[in-house]
Amino acid sequence: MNIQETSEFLKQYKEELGLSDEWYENRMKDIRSDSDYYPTTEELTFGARVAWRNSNRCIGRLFWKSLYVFDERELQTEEEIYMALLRHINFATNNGKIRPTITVFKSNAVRIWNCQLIRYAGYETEGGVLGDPHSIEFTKICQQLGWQGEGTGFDILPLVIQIAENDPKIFDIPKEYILEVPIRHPHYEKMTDLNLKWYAVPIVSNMKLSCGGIEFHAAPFNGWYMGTEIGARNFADIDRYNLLPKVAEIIGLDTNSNISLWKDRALVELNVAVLHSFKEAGVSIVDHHTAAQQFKLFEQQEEDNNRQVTGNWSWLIPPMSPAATHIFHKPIANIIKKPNYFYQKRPY
Ligand code: HEM
Ligand code: NRG
Repeated sequence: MNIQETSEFLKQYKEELGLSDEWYENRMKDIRSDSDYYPTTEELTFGARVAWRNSNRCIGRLFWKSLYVFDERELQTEEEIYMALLRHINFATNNGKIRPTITVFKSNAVRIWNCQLIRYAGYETEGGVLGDPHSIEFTKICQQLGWQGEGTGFDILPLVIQIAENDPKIFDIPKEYILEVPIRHPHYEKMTDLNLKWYAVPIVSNMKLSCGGIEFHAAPFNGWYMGTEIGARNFADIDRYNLLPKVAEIIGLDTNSNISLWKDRALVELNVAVLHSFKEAGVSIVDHHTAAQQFKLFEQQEEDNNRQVTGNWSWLIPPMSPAATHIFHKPIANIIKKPNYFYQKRPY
């Protein structure tokens, strides 16, 4: 714990909630006398929301006040943590009407080895990679822990939970907890031949929440997807599912010449398919134009509250048609404020 950061955090909490100076002095006195800071659930909730507001790489920050916070700091065993993760998945998924949610576990005690709670396995085979190449290393770890996938391109990885220095424990996520969306194009019916799907909820589980001078190493959070994350990166990157050549073939593009812009045209149709499929399935998703408009509202809202908007331009611009959004045309200061979410050393 870092008392300087605790004091700054509680001052901010006091200011933003309109509490008295006396409240702040008393709170700090208690913390100094136990030489420990254990945030109340209200303080933790505020901190997790402000951490989202301060996430410079996130275009989705307009909704920061609506983050739902589960305070699960009292849980002691891997089994209890597993159950809390299932509750998170179920609550956040909400049959497709996704709720931005975070679950906070005990500080300095819990690690979740998965990078996202729901993620597809990746296997190296003689014929190339099967599944998500991003998961190859973690998939091997799961196999060493005794897990065996079915061997499809979309095997859901198990949860790997570690308490303190104990050996990690591994748990399967029951199928009924995982909402997935089959991908189809509104006009190119042959797109279904690719048998694509993606999971509904991105639940980032490898970042730490830094709040009030305390670090929470296990604090998985989610919102909903922006379509390009799936259609322009997960499906399109050469070192991910690498689908642009296949999509181009299906829609009959000339892949021999760059000037046909076949990659760009394949990208657009793939992204149309992702957005269309999520909408049809009733699963929350946002296109990058709407997300940029929402980010503009966030910027206005922050300005109205006399707070500087910080951001990481290279992450905020969407990977498709970036210059068609206002974000591209505007500088933004990449100043890091706390509370915030940070990368941390991998536990494996
Ligand atoms: C990054 C959108 C909710 C925190 C991102 C990115 C997008 C995005 C497009 C860039 C991801 C990438 O390029 O890989 C959204 C949308 C949300 C949402 C549409 C819907 C509500 C949230 C929530 C939190 C959050 C609830 C935390 C409470 C972050 C952080 C990053 C990020 C920390 C950076 C991740 C990294 O560095 O890898 N978001 N987000 N976002 N978002 Fe959000
Ligand atoms: N690009 C990653 C997910 C990163 C976080 N994106 C969000 N976060 N939308 C991917 O799986 O494609 N969120 O909390 O909603």
